[in-house]
Amino acid sequence: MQNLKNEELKRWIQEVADLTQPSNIYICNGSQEEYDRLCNEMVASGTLKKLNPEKRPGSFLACSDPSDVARVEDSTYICSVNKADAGPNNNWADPVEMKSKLNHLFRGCMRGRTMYVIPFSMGPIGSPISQIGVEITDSPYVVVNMRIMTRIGTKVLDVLGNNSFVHCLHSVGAPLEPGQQDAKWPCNKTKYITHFPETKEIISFGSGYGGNALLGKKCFALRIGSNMGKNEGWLAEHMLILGAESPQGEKTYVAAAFPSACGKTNFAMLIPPTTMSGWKITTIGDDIAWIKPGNDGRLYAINPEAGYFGVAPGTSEKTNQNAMLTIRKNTLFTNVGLTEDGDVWWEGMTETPPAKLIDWQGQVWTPEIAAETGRKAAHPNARFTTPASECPSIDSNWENPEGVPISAFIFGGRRATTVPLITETKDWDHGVYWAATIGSETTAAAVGAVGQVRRDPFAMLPFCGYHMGDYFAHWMAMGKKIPNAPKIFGVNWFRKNDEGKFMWAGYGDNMRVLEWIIGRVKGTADAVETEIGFAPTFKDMNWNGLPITEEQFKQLSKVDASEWTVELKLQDELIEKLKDRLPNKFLEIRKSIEGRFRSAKAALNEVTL
Ligand code: SAT
Ligand code: MN
Repeated sequence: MQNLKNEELKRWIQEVADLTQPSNIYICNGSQEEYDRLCNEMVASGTLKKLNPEKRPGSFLACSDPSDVARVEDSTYICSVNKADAGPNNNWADPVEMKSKLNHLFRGCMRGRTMYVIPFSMGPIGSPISQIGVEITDSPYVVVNMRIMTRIGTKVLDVLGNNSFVHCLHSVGAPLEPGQQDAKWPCNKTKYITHFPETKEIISFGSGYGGNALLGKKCFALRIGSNMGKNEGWLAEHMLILGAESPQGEKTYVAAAFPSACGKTNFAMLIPPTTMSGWKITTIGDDIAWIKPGNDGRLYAINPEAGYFGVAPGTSEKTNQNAMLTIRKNTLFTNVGLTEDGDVWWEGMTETPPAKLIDWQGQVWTPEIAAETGRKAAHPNARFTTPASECPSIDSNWENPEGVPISAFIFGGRRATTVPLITETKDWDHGVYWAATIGSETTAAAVGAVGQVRRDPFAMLPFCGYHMGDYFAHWMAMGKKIPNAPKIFGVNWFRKNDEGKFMWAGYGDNMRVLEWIIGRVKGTADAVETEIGFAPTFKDMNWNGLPITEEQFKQLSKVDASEWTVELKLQDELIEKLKDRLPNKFLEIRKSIEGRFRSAKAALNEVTL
């Protein structure tokens, strides 16, 4: 405390300590020694299990309370001064009322615990696109995860100097009475994840899990970040960033948005099929992009994070070899199965499951028990936290403070019907319309029903920290400001046939879609016009090594007028909700798409007559 130079930080630490009454205050320096010590302490307290160092060196397993496994959107609030600014896409609470409620909850909430102070940088330290925050937390699990996911410690305080920073306050909400035995995963039934955009503060109570507790991620980098971006002329997006190097050695960077748990990490680390010789994918980020206009009229992006918090189930040598190599060591696993030889396992990791393991809820699990009861070895939203620097496909520019130039944006959802494999939108504004109206079937990344289609504009529905209508307008305005705006594409890897089977193999084969996208950016690939944009015909794609028929591709690419009539109707729900702040241009685009379907129908009728 004594050697802290930042006056605002000193005052804030004292204020929080007075309120929460921790037994110790500890300022994190970010060292390896500190990380190791905290992990060992958590092994001793039962929060972490050390994995077999011969199988998984430097790695640990944490299993959460079964009630604390995903983001809690119902308890997530934007506390802007004006309710209308939060928009219908957010829960809103009055900042003064919420602060007083939180004050009550935080009073004495760290009793019996250490209060950790984590200075962190979102983005390479000192980059003009980076931002600094400080998280105060009573969870050592949060500290060690933050050390992987962000850059933390003394070096951050050095660049911060006496400047202001984003205040991130977190408590698991489980004070300990003297002599009381701690829970392995302390948390509280009452949960609040609150954001104060005007004062750039985040206050989170009651959960120790992922985006609820690692406040640099969704809370800062997206919800507060999107507000900063709107005010300062940049974009904070739920996007992966990858580099695609052509056989000729030319690198193109693209950013792509998909809702949580739709394969962003897999796409970011894609390994092209060997039959597409010469293509290579490199990874900048797998979840979040901060994007600013550069002096050359292009958009430049950084990954504000330093690690991956990836979905474990389904990750395997086949689906994501680079991720499997990244998590070989120095990785924290949460809510996966523990094998008898001290390693981890989850559904989809290997074809043959281990004969016996301890599941994420601490119970004996065998394939027979699973077949009988449906019980999973790993929770569907189980995660790994792993350093980006360990990723074999990491891009040489991933820590470049200037960011990398973006040539294309890709937007996708998880849709069993209606949406074709690949569409190029007509121009920036039409691209904004496309991204704004994407729908997706819900996944296990958030608490709630799985598999229902909900509109998820820009994959930002749970993460946009202000009115979605203003957000669309901000995107449209940004397009006008950049002379070399990226092209905008829509994709859907998840279309199913009449038998309910996925029609597209996905994973490495998504390189075929990327190659066409890059061809369009460079002006070398052909397309035909459809009612909803431009699309490749069979001959415009590279099918080397993939036994797909023209008929199958037609099914994947079909733009079915009756399906789209329903789709456009469904989009009305979003338009209706946001109409008081939707840009006019938005409604014009909607009308012109309807018009195109009408004239296509009229033309068809003429032919039939
Ligand atoms: O929000 S989390 O960080 O828990 C993960 C996600 O939903 O992408
Ligand atoms: Mn995400």
